[in-house]
Amino acid sequence: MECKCIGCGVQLQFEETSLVGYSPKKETRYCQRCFRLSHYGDLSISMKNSIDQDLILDNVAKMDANIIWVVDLFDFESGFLDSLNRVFLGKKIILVLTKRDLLPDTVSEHKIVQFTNSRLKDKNIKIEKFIVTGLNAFESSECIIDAMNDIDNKEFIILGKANAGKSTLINNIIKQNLLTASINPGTTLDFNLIEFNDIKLYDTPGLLNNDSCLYYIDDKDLKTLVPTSKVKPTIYQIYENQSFAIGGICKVDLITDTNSSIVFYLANKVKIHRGKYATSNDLWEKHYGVILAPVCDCSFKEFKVLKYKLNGQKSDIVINGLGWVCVDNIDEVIISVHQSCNITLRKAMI
Ligand SMILES: Nc1nc2c(ncn2[C@@H]2O[C@H](COP(=O)(O)OP(=O)(O)OP(=O)(O)O)[C@@H](O)[C@H]2O)c(=O)[nH]1
Ligand SMILES: [Mg+2]
Repeated sequence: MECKCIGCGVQLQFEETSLVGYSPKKETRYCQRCFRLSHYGDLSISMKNSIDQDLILDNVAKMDANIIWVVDLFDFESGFLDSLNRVFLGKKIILVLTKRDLLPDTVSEHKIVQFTNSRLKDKNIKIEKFIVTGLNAFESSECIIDAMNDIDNKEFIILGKANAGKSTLINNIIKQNLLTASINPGTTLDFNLIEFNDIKLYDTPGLLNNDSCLYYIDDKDLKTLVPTSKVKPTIYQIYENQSFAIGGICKVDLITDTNSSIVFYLANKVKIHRGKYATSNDLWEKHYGVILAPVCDCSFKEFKVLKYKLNGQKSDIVINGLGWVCVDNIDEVIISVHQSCNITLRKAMI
């Protein structure tokens, strides 16, 4: 008989303690990794780099099911897929935007709807519906159930980038804490069928997020960099060239000679350091990994350097996985960051 862990979908096994799926008890419904993650927040085996994304997408293509594409609102640029219709050709798609509770109060529901609609329109993405949700969002779960009931085919694959909140979303829909959810990318390990009324929901492993800076940090630093409570914006006024360090993850240099501002939207535990632009590289080399921490898995010298000419236009610079900075009245912004971390320049969200 096939015996899978209810929490993460992995095949259970009772021999190899160091491999996924291990459980010391044959009568169990959860693997040891899920048990420890749920009860102690302890990640015994990291699977951040081990999920086979192509295999997931191949399986999805073969299934006659609709897609619920899940995007973390705080990390929108990482999770929003411009090619959604091409990747899931012929499938009906419901878009669910999670973690609304993490965004500052200044981001109204109306702004989120406007922002998402304009992105869908710009990229000509066709979906059935999009729904905004957050933790304990009873109403939005009901909206998702209604949206699923509006589609004839009652099979739905819940897909999205690692850590987008897929398993939490299913737990909210079924109103039970059945699936394992955790701050660690790569929590769900295999397709995991949950039957709810006449609807079939498949939880899936998160797709690779290797353009996010979180992919390149040590797992122990996730607690600092990933927001778990409402993000409080941090504002600085600037009158001359300045340099800011976001921990040791990202260097933000601002070129200006007028009254300007920068607002950081990051997890509240992230440390921001402010200094003079002229001496900033020397300081980074000296303090990288010490005062400027946490860091990615490379040296400061290996960072890529990106320059954005803004000519004073209010803009967001999004650092995938970390959050974003909103700059106003700045001539030029120079971003230094891990080679593989994606940076997006967008019209200010707020
Ligand atoms: N504040 C907040 N946190 C959320 C929300 N949804 C999920 N989370 C948290 O985000 C983290 C990831 O949630 P999961 O449900 O495990 O995400 P996932 O997409 O299933 O992740 P993988 O299985 O690794 O792909 C957990 O710490 C959740 O508690 C939300 O709406 N608001
Ligand atoms: Mg999951």
